[in-house]
Amino acid sequence: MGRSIIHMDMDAFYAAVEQRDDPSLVGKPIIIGGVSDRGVVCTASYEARKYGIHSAMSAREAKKLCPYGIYLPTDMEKYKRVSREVRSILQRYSDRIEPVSIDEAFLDTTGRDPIHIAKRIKGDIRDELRLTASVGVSINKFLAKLASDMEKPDGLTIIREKEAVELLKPLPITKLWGVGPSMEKELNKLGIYYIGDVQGYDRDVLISIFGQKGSEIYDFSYGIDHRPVEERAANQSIGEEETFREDMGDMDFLVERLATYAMNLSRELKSRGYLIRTITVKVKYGDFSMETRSHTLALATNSYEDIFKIGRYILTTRFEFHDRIRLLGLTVSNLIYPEDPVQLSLDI
Ligand code: TTP
Ligand code: MG
Repeated sequence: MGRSIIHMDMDAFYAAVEQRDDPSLVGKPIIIGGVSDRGVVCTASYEARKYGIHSAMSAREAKKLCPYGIYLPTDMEKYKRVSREVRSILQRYSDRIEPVSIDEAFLDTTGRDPIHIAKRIKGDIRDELRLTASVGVSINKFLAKLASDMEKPDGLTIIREKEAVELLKPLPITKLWGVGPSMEKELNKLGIYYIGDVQGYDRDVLISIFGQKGSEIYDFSYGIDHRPVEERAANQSIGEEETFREDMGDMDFLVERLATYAMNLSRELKSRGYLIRTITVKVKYGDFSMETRSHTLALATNSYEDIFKIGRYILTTRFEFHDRIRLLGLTVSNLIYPEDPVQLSLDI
């Protein structure tokens, strides 16, 4: 049986939250994150977008386009709280939820009425949080995400399997998952500008040029996407731990084990397309007492060297070692997508 997948994305998220909490901002061009001249715009209300303002634009440029806009600083604690409230609404409708960013998630609703569920989700978000979300319903993640973006704000868009191929044809190739500016250029060189051009292209040639990615975009161009909705909490962590057959006191051995965990975690992060910022080492002693120590990096990483070196640093410098060690664990958390602009602009 075919799947049904929902993608929901909040509208002008940070700006909408600020407008909700201060009615004097409603209907006005609100720009979040461009307070200092060296700052970057996180998002803008739809009123401000009419001036051409968009996420990731420099504050300087935004102020030229919209000098009388209202520029507000970010209040991340508040947006995270609202994000959790949104998530708890989603959890009423599916236990298979994949949060993608602070304001976006996929739900697998296979076997149920996804349009009804989509309406309920939008209704709950409106009634309980006084915010709007745009929701896409389709047969897979790629099409559901495409759908949620089609009638923003406050949209509810359905892409049915039989209409997908025609609907995709005239869209620019940047709508295909994974086609960023550099791949766009490469595809342009082949005369490929629209998704329809990908459909008409020789799949094997795409694969010979782009490898795995070539076959992916070919499938996407026909609306085919088998990726599952991967349940996870947004602040999920990935970890490895091991209880030793006998309690260990040899630091070289422990460091060596840590290297193995770091290798596995790095591989896992790369295959899932994540970067991490926080590394945690857990130690359980022979007497069963436990200690954990963490370190958060300024820049996100997925490299084995980073994870191992930080892990080793934590292990060798930050523990009491009042007993031999029974269990050792290494966890990475603070997961983000590398191309996730939320994190990027926060770091600036
Ligand atoms: P988006 O969902 O991309 O944007 P949005 O919700 O503001 O607007 P839309 O209606 O088009 O969905 O991102 C969600 C939030 O993440 C956004 O409100 C602010 C933040 N963000 C950044 O901080 N920097 C960025 O570059 C982007 C794209 C988003
Ligand atoms: Mg959004």
